[in-house]
Amino acid sequence: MNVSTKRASIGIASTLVAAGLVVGGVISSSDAATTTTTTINISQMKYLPNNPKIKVGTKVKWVNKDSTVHTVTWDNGKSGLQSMSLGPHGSTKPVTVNKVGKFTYHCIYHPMHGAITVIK
Ligand SMILES: [Cu+2]
Repeated sequence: MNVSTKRASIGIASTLVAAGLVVGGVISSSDAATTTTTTINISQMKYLPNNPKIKVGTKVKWVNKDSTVHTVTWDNGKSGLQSMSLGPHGSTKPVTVNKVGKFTYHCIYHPMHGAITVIK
């Protein structure tokens, strides 16, 4: 190995170390951003995913991909969330889930049932 090749190798190694530090920084800053939005699609009369596990404090949004009106109507008041109607190809506002537990809902127009499980 001549001198110029050796210098080049050292240069690459220090560049990789620097890149590693940058990646580490990006990971820790995305950990700090805890507010994420979970999307539940309504497609072909199904809530997808059904019963996702959602961390408390996360936002949830339902997106209606069907060409008919659907609702997210809570089976009881335990979720603390309001029931919502979604027009064809419409979506709800993101709502924050603040209570832990499994909460079930349905559509008032169709035999559709869904749930979310909110964890700590
Ligand atoms: Cu429906």
